[in-house]
Amino acid sequence: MDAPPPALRKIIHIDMDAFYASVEQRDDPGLRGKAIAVGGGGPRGVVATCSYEARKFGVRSAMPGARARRLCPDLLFVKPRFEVYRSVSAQIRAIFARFTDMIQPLSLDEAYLDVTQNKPGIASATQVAREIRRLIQEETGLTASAGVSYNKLIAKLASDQNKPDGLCVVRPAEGADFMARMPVRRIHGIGPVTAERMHKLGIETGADLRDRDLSFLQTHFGSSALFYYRAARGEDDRPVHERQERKSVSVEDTFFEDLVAEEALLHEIERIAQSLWARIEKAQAYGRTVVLKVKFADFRIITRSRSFAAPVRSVEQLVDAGRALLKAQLPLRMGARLLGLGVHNLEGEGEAGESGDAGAQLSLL
Ligand code: DCP
Ligand code: MG
Repeated sequence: MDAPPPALRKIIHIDMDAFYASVEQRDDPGLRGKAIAVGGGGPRGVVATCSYEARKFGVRSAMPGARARRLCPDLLFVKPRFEVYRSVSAQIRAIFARFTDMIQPLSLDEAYLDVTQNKPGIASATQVAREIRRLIQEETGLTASAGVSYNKLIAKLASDQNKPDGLCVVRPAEGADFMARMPVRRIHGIGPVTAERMHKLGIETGADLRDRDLSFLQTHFGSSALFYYRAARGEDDRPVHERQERKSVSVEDTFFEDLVAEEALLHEIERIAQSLWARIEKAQAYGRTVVLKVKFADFRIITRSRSFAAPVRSVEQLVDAGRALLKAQLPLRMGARLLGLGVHNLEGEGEAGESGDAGAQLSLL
């Protein structure tokens, strides 16, 4: 006899609207109703996010500040206040926890919740989502959008559907059609590189993806093929992972040829430190221990670390620490095939990430 079908789950994805920008507008009435960008003020700055007023001009996250200013000459640049964003994040997570312990944060402002069983015993997940949105508004003064569905894939896409301050419910019978209309580049788990490869193969939407059989997808996308195949059909059985504390952040690089020259080694460690710094800032995960990893030509690995009294707060300090750790090993006894740098002993909390297809060089030590 066949096993009974697994019970349908009820998943909510919550995502705050224009998060950093909304917090800034909440705390400074002079910014309300205006086009503002958080970050990006300096000559090489990048916009972290912007208000919906600024989005009308085409300003977007990750856009160079200079470009944003050209699109929207009246744009006001505001410095980020990460402590405040972190405390709002803690507030919304506390609200989620009144409903379920199955919470998977993706960043400070978004999370998946499994509310199949929920603490107040509310039968309708849509009702739970309404209640959560209402409490967020009441307790933080900010708006959030929610997607409600039977899996993470669709719930995440749904939360984006009626932004800002929106709710979107996709029922099991509607999932396949919802996915068919979806541009593949919007699917969480299909990064820009994969989306471009799909574009070259004539795959723009879920429907196009669904027209290709599994072996075609395996030929072009290897081990990710099954995820795409199922996604195109509205199927995704990934569980909501409960929160895991991040223990470290690191970046490492394997070289095409083993490196021995001191100058080249120091140059590489500097490059790795820069890229690690970008990762640290994105995750807002600052640590006070810097760890160097060297893998030699014979595959033996050494790690060396240095701890500071307080978390490393600047890219200069990180670069210096990385260089000093490496210098103490020079000259190397044989060529290095890999160098890595990480920070441990993180302060506060970071996010447990779900790796996308662009994260190949990033790993947890
Ligand atoms: N963020 C960032 N750099 C990016 C993207 C985002 O620093 N490239 C930060 C700023 C955002 C926050 O993360 O406020 C949340 O990211 P979202 O993608 O959820 O964007 P917003 O919440 O700002 O806007 P939306 O209403 O589209 O969710
Ligand atoms: Mg958001």
